[in-house]
Amino acid sequence: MNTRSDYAANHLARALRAGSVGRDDALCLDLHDRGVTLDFGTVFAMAERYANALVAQGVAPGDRVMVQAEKSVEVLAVYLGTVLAGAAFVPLNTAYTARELEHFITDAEPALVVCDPAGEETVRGLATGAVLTVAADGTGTLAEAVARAAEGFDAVPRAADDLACILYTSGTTGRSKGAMLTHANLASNAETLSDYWRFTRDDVLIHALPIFHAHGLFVAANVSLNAGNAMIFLPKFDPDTILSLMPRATSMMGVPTFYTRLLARPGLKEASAAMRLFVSGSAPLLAETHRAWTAATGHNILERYGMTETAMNTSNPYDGERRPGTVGFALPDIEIRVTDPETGAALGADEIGGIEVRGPNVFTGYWRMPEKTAEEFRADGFFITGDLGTISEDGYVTIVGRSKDLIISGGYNIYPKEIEGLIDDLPGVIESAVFGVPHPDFGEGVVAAVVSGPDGSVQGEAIRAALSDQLAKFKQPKAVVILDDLPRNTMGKVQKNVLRETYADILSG
Ligand code: MCA
Ligand code: AMP
Repeated sequence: MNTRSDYAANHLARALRAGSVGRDDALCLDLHDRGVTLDFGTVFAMAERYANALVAQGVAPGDRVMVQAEKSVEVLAVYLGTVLAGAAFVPLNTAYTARELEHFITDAEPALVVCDPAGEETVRGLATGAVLTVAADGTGTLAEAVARAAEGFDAVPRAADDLACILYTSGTTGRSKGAMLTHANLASNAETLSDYWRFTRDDVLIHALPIFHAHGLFVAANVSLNAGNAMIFLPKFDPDTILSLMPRATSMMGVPTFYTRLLARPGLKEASAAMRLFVSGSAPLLAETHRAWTAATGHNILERYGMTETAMNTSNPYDGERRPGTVGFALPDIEIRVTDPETGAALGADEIGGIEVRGPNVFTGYWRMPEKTAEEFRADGFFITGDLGTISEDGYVTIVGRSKDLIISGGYNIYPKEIEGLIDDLPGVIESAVFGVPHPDFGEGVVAAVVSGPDGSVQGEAIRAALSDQLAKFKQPKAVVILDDLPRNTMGKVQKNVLRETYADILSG
C-alpha cells in the first residue's frame, strides 16, 4: 500500500489527506448501515486503487468523470480517485431523469460515467465514453474494474487553477450550467472551514447529506478529511437514526429541513447533550427555527452561506454571537460587498443590495459558457451572487431575498424557467408561471399557475402527470392552479409576487 501524504501544494488531494497523515489506523468512515468501519489508510488505499481503475478505463488528466449513483463509500472513492488522477469529478443528483441526464452528458462529454445499474441502459445510449455501474451496496462493474486495478497511485501533478470538479447548477435560462471549481478553490475552502469551525481529529461528524452537491461533498466531507475526523456516513437523512447516533457524535451539518424534522422528535435534548456543533446552510434557516433549537437543546445552530459557484462565503462565528436570521461574517480571505444591482456601486451598512463575493473560493467560470461567465463577474473580479442582502455595521451578512428567480426547496435549487418551458410545450397550455410558496417541511415548495386555451381542456393532474418523467421529483409542482390570465404589471411582466401572495397558504394546509 502506498498511501501518499507528499502531494504537491495546492493539490486538492493534499488538503484532503492533511488531517490523517501518519494516522492510517484512525477511524475515517463509520458505514453505519453496512455495520463496517474504515480507517484512513484503507480509504486512501481504496482511492489509489480507484485512480488506477479510472486510468485503465481511459480517464486522462483534465477528463471528466461523471457519477449519478446512490451515496456510498464507493462513490466517495471515485471522487478521491478522480482527484488523484487529475481529472474533474462531476456528480449528479440521483433524482435527475433521462431527459435531464442527456444535457449533462452532452455538455460535459465525460470520459467515464459511473451510474446505478438500473440506469445503465439509458446512460449507454447517451454516453460516448466508458460506463461503469455501482449499486447502493457497492456491487456492479465498477467493483469488478477496481478488483482488476493495481494498488498505489502517485497523484497526477496539478496547478492551483486546474479543474478539480464541475458542479451543475440550474440557470435562469433554464439550461443547467457547469460551475468549474479548481483545486485551489476547494482546498482553500476546506482548510478555512475546518479551522473556523474548530474541527479536530477528535470530531465525529454525522454525515446524512447527499454527496452530489457542495454541502455534502465540499463542506461536510472535505472538511472532515482535511481535519482528519471520523464521519458517520449515512445513505440518507433519517431523524430517528440520527437521534440514536448523536450520543457518539460531536457535530452535524444539515439543511434547515433536517433541523425542523429533528425538532418534531422526542428525545432530542438528551440525544444532543454532548454534541459540539450544529451547522445549517443551503437555504434560509428561519430565526424561529434557530430559537426553537436553542430552547430545545441548549445549542445555537451555526448558520453559514455558500453557493455551488463559490463554496462557502460567510459563517456565523464559532465563538461569539450566532445571530439568528443572519449568515454571519465573510470568511477569512474572502471579501463580501453589497452593491446597487443596477450601477454596481458599493452600498453602506444595512442598505439592501446585491451580494458580491471575491476570494480564493470563487470558481473560474461556467463550463463552455464564457459569455455567461463574463455577465456574472464585475471587472474587479467580484462574482455577482444573485442574492440580495445587507451587511450590518458590525459585519453580519443577512440575506433578504434573491434577484434571481430561484426556488429553494429542502435545500435543492429549482429554476422556474425550466419547468415553465416544459409546461408551455404541453397541448392546450397558453402560458405558465412557476413560483415558490412557504412549505412546512421543505421551506419553499413549487407551485405552477397555468393558463389554459379557450377550450379549457387543461387539468392540473394531467400537467403533473406529464411532468413526472421529465423532471426530478423535487422540481415537480406540488400544486397546479389553472387561471384565465396571469397577473401582469403595466410593463406586461408577470407579477410572481402577486401569485406568491395569493397562493401563500396552498401548501401549508
Ligand atoms: C424530496 N422531495 C422533495 C425534496 N426532497 N420535494 C421538494 N424538495 C425537496 N428537497 C419529494 C420526494 O420525492 C417525495 O415525493 C416527497 O417530496 C417527500 O419526500 P421525503 O421522503 O420526505 O424526502 P426525503 O427523502 O426525506 O428528503 C428530504 C431531504 C432531502 C432529506 C430534505 O431533500 C435532502 O437531503 N435535501 C438536502 C439537499 C442538499 O444537500 N442541498 C445542498 C445543495 P413523493 O411523495 O411524491 O414521492 S448545495 C447548496 O445549496 C449550497 C452550496 C450550500 O450553501 O450548501
Ligand atoms: P446552490 O446553487 O445550490 O449552490 O445554492 C446557492 C444558493 O442557496 C445561494 O445563492 C442562496 O440563495 C442559497 N443559500 C445558501 N445558504 C443559505 C443560507 N444560509 N441562507 C439563505 N440562503 C442560502
